[in-house]
Amino acid sequence: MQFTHAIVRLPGNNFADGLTREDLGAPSLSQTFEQHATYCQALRDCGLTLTVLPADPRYPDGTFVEDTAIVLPEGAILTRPGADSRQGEVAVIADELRTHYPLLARIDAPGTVDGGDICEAGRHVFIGLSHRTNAAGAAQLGHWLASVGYTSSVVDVRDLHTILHLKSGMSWLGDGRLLVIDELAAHPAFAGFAIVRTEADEAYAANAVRVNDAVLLASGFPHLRTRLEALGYRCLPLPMGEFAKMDGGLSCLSLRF
Ligand code: CIR
Repeated sequence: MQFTHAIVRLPGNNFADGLTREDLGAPSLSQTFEQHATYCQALRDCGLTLTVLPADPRYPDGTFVEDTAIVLPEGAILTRPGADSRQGEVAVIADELRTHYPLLARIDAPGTVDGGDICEAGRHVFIGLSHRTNAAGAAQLGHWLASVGYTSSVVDVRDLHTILHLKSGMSWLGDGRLLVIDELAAHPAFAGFAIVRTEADEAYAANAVRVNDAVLLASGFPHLRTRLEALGYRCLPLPMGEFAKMDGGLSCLSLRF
C-alpha cells in the first residue's frame, strides 16, 4: 500500500472495441481520455511517479494494465490473461517491469491469470478463480507467492455473474480491513478481516484502491464514501463511468509498486 511508482497505459482510439459484458452503451472517447487523465493525476497527487505507456491499437483493452502482472515489493510475476485477445498485452508491460524487477516470473500455459483476480491483503493474497483465472494459473501463482513469502487462498467467483474479476467485488483497505460486496461478505476466506460492505446499489465502488494515505474511489457512491471517511480514510473520488462501460474498475487502470 506504500507505493512510489505506477505503470499506466493510455486508452486508444479503439477503446470501445474491447471486451465487455456490460450493456451500458458505448464509451465516449473524449470522456474516456479525460477520466484517464484525472486518474493519472490522482496517482501523482498521491506522490507516485508514473510511467505512461502509449496506446497500442492491437489491444483495445490494453489500458487495463493491472491484468498483466502481479507486482509486490518482493518480486513480480507476469500473468497470462484469460481472454485470448489480451495475451499479447503482457510483452510491453514485461519490458517496462523488467527495468524495476530484473527477475520476472511468469504464468505458463495452460494456466491463465488476470491481475484483476488477485487481491493482496498484507502478507496474504486472495486469488479469484473466475472465467479468466483458471485452477492451473491459481496453483502456479500460489506457488510463486509462497516462494516470495506470502500465503494465499482461492476464492471461487465463477458463479457470481455480477462480477468479472474477484477485485470487481472487493478491495484491500489496509488496517486489516476489506471492502466487499454483499454477495462475498460472508465468504469464509475473509474470516479474521474486518469487513466494510458496499450497499447493493453501490457494488461497483467495491473496486477501490488504497494508495499511501488515500483511498481512490469511484465517484457517485456517496454512502460508501461517507462510511470510509467516518473510518478515517481520505477518499479521492474519481469518475470511472466510461471504464465501467467496458467492465473495468478503478484498480485495473494501473500497476502500482
Ligand atoms: C476485459 O474484459 O478484459 C476488459 N474490458 C476489462 C478488464 C478490467 N480489468 C480489471 O478490472 N482488472
